[in-house]
Amino acid sequence: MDPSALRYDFEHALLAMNRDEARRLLARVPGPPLAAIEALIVPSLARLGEGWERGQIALAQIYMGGRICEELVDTLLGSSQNERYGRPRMAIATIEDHHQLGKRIVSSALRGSGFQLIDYGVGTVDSIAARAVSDGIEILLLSALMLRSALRIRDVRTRLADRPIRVVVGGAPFIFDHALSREVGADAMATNAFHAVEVVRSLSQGSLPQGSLPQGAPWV
Ligand code: B12
Repeated sequence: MDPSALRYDFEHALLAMNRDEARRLLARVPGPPLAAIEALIVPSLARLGEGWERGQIALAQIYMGGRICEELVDTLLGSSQNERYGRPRMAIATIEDHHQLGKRIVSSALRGSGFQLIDYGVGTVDSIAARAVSDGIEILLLSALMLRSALRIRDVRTRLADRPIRVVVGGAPFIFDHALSREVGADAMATNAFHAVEVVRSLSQGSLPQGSLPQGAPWV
């Protein structure tokens, strides 16, 4: 089936809140589950977001579309029962941002690649920074879908001062504006779950793949 036709049908299944149809269409995407999620769920929700911005789609439809996608992601990637620390010690969080899908997908992709991490859920600048320090975190992953929560990452960075904690960021605001990750003092940014695994793998080996390092990052 033509990918754009599949995406068109999937978006309409979400808008019609037709779970079964959405599941059936997602199952038609060839390749591993994460590829299906990146190919269908991520771009479809972004397009729903644009429709909302244009006033053509209601927040309630976005909410239900998000819920259906969460269920599909849980079905495909399994729920994150066995949260524990591994090497490097990693945690992921959002700062007062209830957009959880991106964080959920990145966490599963990292676990699926053999990494372990703890999901701090939705926190504040202070709670996330304090917990990262007390837990001895080496890589802190921060997801943001709203610009205001993306900008708060700078405050987390300040709270972490010169502790050896790498901050890796991601989410729509960093995709729209590639300079933003440097502005908030991130050590690295990744545009999707596959890229996130690459960045974490390289960071834990002391290097970074092309394009994931904000220009002029201090620690080079
Ligand atoms: C679904 C959705 C919701 C759902 C969330 C459901 C859920 N369970 O997550 C609900 C209905 C709850 C919601 C609420 C709101 N939303 Co909303 N939402 C969206 C929407 C349509 C899709 C977001 C999404 O889930 N995308 C799919 C995921 C998988 O993609 P992703 O997060 O980008 O993740 C990928 C990558 O970015 C990357 N990634 C993500 N995180 C990370 C982290 C790291 C470390 C790494 C390496 C990579 C990475 O990998 C992921 C996989 O590829 C966006 C539109 C958009 N363009 O994004 C608006 C959007 C984000 N929402 C917006 C707003 C304003 C709100 C509300 C304030 C609306 C309101 N008035 O109530 C509330 C805020 C609630 C809160 N306090 O958080 C605005 C934000 C504007 C801005 N610039 O700040 C957007 C952009 C819509 C718009 N166009 O205006 N929303």
